[in-house]
Amino acid sequence: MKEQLEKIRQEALASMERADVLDKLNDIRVAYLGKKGELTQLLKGMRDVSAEERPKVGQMVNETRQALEEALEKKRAELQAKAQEMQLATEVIDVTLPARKHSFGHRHPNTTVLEEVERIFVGMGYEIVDGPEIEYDYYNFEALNIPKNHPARDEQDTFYINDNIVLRTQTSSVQAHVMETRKPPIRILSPGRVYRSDEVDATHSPSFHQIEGLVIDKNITFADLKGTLLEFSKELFGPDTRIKFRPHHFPFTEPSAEVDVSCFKCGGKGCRFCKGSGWLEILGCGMVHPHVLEMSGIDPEEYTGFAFGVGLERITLLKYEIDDMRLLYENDTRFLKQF
Ligand code: 2NL
Repeated sequence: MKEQLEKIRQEALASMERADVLDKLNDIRVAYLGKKGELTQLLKGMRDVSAEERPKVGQMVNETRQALEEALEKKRAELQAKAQEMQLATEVIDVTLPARKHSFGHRHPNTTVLEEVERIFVGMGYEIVDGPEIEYDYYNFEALNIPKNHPARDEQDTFYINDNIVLRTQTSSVQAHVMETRKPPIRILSPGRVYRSDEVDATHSPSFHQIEGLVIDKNITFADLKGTLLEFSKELFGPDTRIKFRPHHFPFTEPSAEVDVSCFKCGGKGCRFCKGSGWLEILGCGMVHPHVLEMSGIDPEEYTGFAFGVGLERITLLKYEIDDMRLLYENDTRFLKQF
């Protein structure tokens, strides 16, 4: 019995010596002092010990148990101190390290240009209005004098939800709502996303943005339209900018025109940017068609108005000299953060 105890004690002490982490120490406690541990097993053997030897053996077992417990406690304190030291060493905070940089986002070039255009027109007393992207056929087409068989309604150009509902192809639909619900004077700008069933290429996308303007009041003339668009062009492209009106046709305006601005790169002399012409095409416009006013309940004998439409992406590409519209939509921040 005595030898067995001594052997257990030596083994236990030796394995404690080898233990290098707290977990292992706990395994040793279980192995020797636990319910099914070696020392406990030995105590169960006391049954075989004679009555007079029992107290003595019992004392020896207790001494061994106590010795092992003390040794365990000592080792535990040692290992814990070591672990804490390691933790302190590895978790040290170097307050002299340079701070990690925050990366700030910035506006998308489309947004920068949109805000600039809005600022210009708000400065001239316009109100910015929103409307639905999913629109009744009536407001997208009918109310704008685009009859049922007009090519602009062709399935090729328009995303139809059903016979009566489309994804708006122009933000004129927003203005048609305003004309129907308000009395002139009306002076609004309606920017927003529009949809056309186009193939993606450098200048086309099935979803892009349009900014339309509408002014209706008594005595509004083509001269007001010219003055407004000249002021807008000068603010957007620089004070020396000139504009040119070319006759055109839109179903919702009469007369209609397309407007070119003098090239802001060469001042109109002709360069590679304007393909030698000295002019850049930027928008379409005209005097609101009397029938359009009438359909919205505005008397064309009493009121006249002008309207215009600009492609936001077209202006953004021009202003930043970007040659492919797809670059605006790919969300490559390495590209976008240049602007
Ligand atoms: C373009 C240029 C344009 C309009 C939009 C408009 C709106 C109302 C009444 C009359 Cl409510 N006109 N908008 C006018 C002329 C041109 O957009 O290139 N469109 C295809």
